[in-house]
Amino acid sequence: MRLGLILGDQLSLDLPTLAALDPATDRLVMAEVAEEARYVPHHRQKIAFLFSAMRHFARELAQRGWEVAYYPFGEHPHHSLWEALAAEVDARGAAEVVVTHAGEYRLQTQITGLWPARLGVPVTCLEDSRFLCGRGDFAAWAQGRKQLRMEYFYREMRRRTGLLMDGDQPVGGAWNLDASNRQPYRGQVPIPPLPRFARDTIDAEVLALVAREFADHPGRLDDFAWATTRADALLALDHFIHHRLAHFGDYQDAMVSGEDWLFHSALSPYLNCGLLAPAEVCAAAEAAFRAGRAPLNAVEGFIRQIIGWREYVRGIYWLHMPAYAAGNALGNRRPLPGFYWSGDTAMHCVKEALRNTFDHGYAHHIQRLMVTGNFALLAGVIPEEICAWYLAVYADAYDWVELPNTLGMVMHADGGYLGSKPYAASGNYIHKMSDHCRHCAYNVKTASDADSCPFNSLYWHFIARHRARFAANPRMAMIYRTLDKMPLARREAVLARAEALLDDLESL
Ligand code: FAD
Ligand code: DLZ
Repeated sequence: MRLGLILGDQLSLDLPTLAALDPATDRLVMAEVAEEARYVPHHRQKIAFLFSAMRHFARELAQRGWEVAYYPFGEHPHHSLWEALAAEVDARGAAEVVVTHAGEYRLQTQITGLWPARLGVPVTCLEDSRFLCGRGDFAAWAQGRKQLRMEYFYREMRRRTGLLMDGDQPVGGAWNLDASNRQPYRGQVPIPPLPRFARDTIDAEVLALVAREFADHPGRLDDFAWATTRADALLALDHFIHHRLAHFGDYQDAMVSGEDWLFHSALSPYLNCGLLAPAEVCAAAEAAFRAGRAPLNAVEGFIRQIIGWREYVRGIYWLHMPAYAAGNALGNRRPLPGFYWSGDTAMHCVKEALRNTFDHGYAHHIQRLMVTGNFALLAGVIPEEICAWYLAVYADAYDWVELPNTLGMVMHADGGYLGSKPYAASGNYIHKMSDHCRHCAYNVKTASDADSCPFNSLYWHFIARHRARFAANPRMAMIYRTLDKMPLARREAVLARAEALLDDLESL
């Protein structure tokens, strides 16, 4: 008999492992283990979400005739996945272990490099077919290109999937409607609340377990709102399509104090653990457009995130790991400030993004990119430290998607491979796109005073200190002209304020 291991982010009935095995003769293993739960201090909602989703998935597999050996956290002696597997191999006399390719390089190298010897049986590793662009297809697309650009990859994916296409042309004539997706939110339309799901005994037991065993991990548990079954994840998708998608495009970049989800889908945890498939999510969005229930700018913007960005960052991850993780092209040396973990800062935009993060294991893209990410970029935080933070605190975080987003898109630590220009921005961007500055102790209109918004001086310091790298970038030429036109005394005052802040980031 063969043993199939199902990982915590492989909760899909169309998983290659399940297709390769036979429920009549083979057996499945699922295990909640400390090594996976503690290799970074995962947010407690992330652990609760995954453990509960894993338990529900195991139950569904059993209902479908599979025999599943399930190892609940704290009820077995095994620290790591391979130890739980080894116990099953011995107990069952298994001849082979079958597993679908892991999402993280860390685990995948163990599976192929260490497990066959440790387990004493062959380990067959199957390609993960749950993405729209296989690793090989991405490598073929990237072959021979000096720099990759998401836009060209995205167009290729539109053609390949047929999503929002009229023949070989994009619906509406343009591939990308991002320019119309940048409105601030000023109450134009009401924001619908997220759906709530009925809780069962599995959820209750897991929440109690996580509260007990992971008290030292970050994040609140009291407002746990994630779906933990495929049926409820489908309800979450349906709710998004009917109640939020129509305005997703318009307010995609907006931020509002106290509004934690705006018109975002909050579907990434389900997509990334396999409860939802990218193709079905995109098909539902396209159907809403074709039925006249959502405009093209919303649907194109949403589909682009999934068949474009999501597949693109995964392709880059597997093409360049493990070297990619070591990137620090800007030579950053500052440790991550403590307020990323405590949430305690007077910068209102950062405080809000952190509150959202700790309340839900979630923050939307612009909070991650332009607030917590932008601050780390401007402050020159060590990429490894900020990457570990993002990997820990979000319910949707896995190395394959978190690392390129953080190290590449935010920190420019890959030297501009993923994006041609850093997303560095002053407080003015945050002011334009949010209501945060009105509630802040710092003044967004000034840069060199004792109460000036830290983003302002840190922005100019970033631009000035990386002149050698960016001045020749045509997309940044205008910024350098503005810096050079700044009266000398003002420039010196701004840079001096930034130096003072950099010397004492903990006080912000
Ligand atoms: P929506 O705004 O509703 O977008 C729809 C879907 O598009 C998302 O569910 C997601 O699957 C996909 N998507 C959107 N943007 C991206 C992107 N840049 N990369 C990959 N997929 C994308 N996303 C993760 O899934 N896991 C991560 O660990 C993660 N880390 C990030 C770290 C940083 C520093 C940044 C800037 C972004 C990160 N993202 C990550 C991307 C993005 O922020 C989240 O996918 C999104 O906020 C999830 O919320 P949502 O489901 O409401 O997304
Ligand atoms: C994230 C996570 C956590 C917190 N716990 C488990 C676990 O106990 N068992 C498991 O199989 N998977 C878990 N995961 C997801 C894995 O870390 C994920 O499968 C790998 O990182 C590979 O993508």
